[in-house]
Amino acid sequence: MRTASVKRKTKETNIEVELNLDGTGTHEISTGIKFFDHMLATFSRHGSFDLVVHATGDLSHHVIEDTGIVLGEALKKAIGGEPEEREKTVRFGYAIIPMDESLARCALDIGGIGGGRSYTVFEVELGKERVEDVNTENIPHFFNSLATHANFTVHVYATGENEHHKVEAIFKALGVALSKATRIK
Ligand SMILES: [Mn+2]
Repeated sequence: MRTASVKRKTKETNIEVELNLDGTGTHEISTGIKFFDHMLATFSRHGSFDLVVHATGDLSHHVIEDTGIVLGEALKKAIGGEPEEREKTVRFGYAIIPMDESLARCALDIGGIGGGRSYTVFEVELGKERVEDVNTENIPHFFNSLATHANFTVHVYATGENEHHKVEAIFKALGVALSKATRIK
């Protein structure tokens, strides 16, 4: 079973993540941030990953950033951090996901020499300061934290009018792309 359980406690946040890469998309998520919960559930469902996330913290910025770190570490652990373990996976994954007028694209490289490379390209114009109860500047920050700690290269692009749709399509695309990239050859 390709699973991982990671706990991280700092002065700012207390986060617990359980992940099963070969799951069915069941999830139990509580971060205290409703839209972020919705996005993590979307990621789990469309990636068919079983995911438990319990997060608390002082500020929503810290909770989102640190959840990215812990989920990144859990992904790294579940896939295996060693180059030979990553070489067992398909390695590349991509998805183009529409949500009404919005369209998101996500491309991933989870492998490569040295067990993966960390790089984030997030080219999404988010016109509003907030999507529901999330500051939009925390969304690229989450992707960067995740990519850095999972040793992934992540490219995200999206267009659209409705910010909720745009961000939701991005998280769906991340789930679908990652379910492809992590598949065993
Ligand atoms: Mn929604």
